Amino acid sequence: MRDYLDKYSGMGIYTTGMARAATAEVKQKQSEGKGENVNNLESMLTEFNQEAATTKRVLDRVPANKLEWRPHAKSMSLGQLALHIATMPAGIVRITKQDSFDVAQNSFTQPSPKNLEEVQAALEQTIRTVEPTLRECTADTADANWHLMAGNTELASMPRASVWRSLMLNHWYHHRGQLSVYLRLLDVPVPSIYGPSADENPFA
Ligand code: NI
Repeated sequence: MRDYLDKYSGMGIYTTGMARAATAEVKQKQSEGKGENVNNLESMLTEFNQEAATTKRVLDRVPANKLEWRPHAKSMSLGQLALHIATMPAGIVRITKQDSFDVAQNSFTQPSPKNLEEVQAALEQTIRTVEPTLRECTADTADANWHLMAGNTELASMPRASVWRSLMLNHWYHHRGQLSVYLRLLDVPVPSIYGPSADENPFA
């Protein structure tokens, strides 16, 4: 699996080193008797780095001349979807720096990238934003409840670590799967994501 990640991502060694550094910090926090969400953060960081490599592999397949394409009038364009995937985890980290987020104060209009380079640069920036946030997070911060508001109405309240699991990681995978369908519809070879695709078999 390690070889496979290295081969396909070129980021395997980098992410392994990061995960190791994170493990040492988590052990320190555990020895200080901090909460169980710190444990979750360790595996979450490892997962984030591995999934970032996979996400890069999928985004690298986006054809630069099809950014305006969309499969349905109600769908995001390919460029919007790619940029959403490239930026969203950093956006979630940004809004969880506060204790709450008010949906009424924000528009959810997804911008379009000017070109593919903007998407790729955004993913790199996202990795640089999320990785240290998870690594440096204290147990108190991970355990503290974060509130999703609509004006004065609370829509949801959950520990920050749970927000990162659902609104950041699960949300990321949801859109990456969506993007793989866009690639298929555009007749672009779909890369391996969790195993063989119809076009690639990393185990062959
Ligand atoms: Ni989304």
